[in-house]
Amino acid sequence: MKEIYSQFQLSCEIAEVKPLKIGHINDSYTLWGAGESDESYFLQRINHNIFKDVEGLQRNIKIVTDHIRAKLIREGVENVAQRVMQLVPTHDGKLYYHDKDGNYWRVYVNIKNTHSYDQITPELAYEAGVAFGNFQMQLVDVPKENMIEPIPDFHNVAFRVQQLKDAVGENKAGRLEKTQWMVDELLRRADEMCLPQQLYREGKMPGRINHHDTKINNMLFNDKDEPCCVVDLDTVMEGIVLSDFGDFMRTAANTGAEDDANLDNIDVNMDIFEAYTRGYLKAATFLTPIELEYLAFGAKMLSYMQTVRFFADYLNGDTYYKIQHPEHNWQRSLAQFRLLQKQEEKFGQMQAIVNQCTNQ
Ligand code: GN1
Ligand code: MG
Repeated sequence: MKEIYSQFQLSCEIAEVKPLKIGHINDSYTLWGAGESDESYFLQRINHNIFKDVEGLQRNIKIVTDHIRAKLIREGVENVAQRVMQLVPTHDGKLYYHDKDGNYWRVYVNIKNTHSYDQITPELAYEAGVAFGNFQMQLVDVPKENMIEPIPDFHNVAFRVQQLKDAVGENKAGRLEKTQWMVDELLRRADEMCLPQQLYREGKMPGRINHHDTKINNMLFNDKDEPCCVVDLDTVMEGIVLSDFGDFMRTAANTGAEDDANLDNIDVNMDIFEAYTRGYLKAATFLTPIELEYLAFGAKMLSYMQTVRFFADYLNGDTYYKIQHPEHNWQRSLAQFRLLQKQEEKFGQMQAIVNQCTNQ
């Protein structure tokens, strides 16, 4: 590890490297400063099978963080270091290190005196809604010319459906027979689920810079328990606002876990749905009528797309997501599909909440 982190412009010696168990994609470590130093850093091995253009990925993150930082400074906000992530360059000024084994590494400054949450409450959901709304707001005018799609077609539902069809066609892991019913359930919803993206491609739904992974644990809170910084910026790219709204609802407004083995635990948590919507709509004042019209649909769309993604990975033999046991992707698919069914049942209520909060 020393060989790796010593490539970066760190301001202290490192005493300890601690692996962190977070995320399904990259490998993460904390680098703790030695002696009196209270510096620490966040080291990640970037999964370059997934992020194929690491140069472009890192440039995206730099553009976005520089843009937010400049805005905060202009606005005279205090404690800017706590409010936006800071990449640490290598000694030769690059934003990543490519090692001799072909791995790609990057380092961020660890943001001090912050914590994150894995469990949600309505109070937190409200705060998170305001904060993710502000995040989109901060990026409404980011210069997009040099930004890429770090994962092409990342939240393009039609593309994900095509990947599922390909996985079904190839049946690489021989898992199709017992899961055919899931294929049928998903494909019969495909046209409906692809509609908002079609509106986007036709220029009827605006493109926005989204986070594309709006989980509660991708937000840091300060000592006063106020949200201060959005983290995990790998998938920041253009998309439709339904994505970020829907992904929060998919992950937080679920009474069960994303991979819950007990499907009876899964339902829509309407208190969380309401609180997040209220916070988000308070902050995201840039939304147009068509975005508001489809916002609640975003929750269904994201649960649908995540079911499709987990399930296609299962059919392909688990090549994308890290798994903890052989049937993990199937368990995840079942849990996400159950959530989708619950959201379908409660869609009228979800839509009513969005309407109410729009007129608040
Ligand atoms: C992945 O690893 P994590 O939690 O950051 C995935 C998201 C999925 C999520 C499923 C780059 O995110 O899109 O929604 O797993 N990220 C990528 O929980 O594929
Ligand atoms: Mg992520």
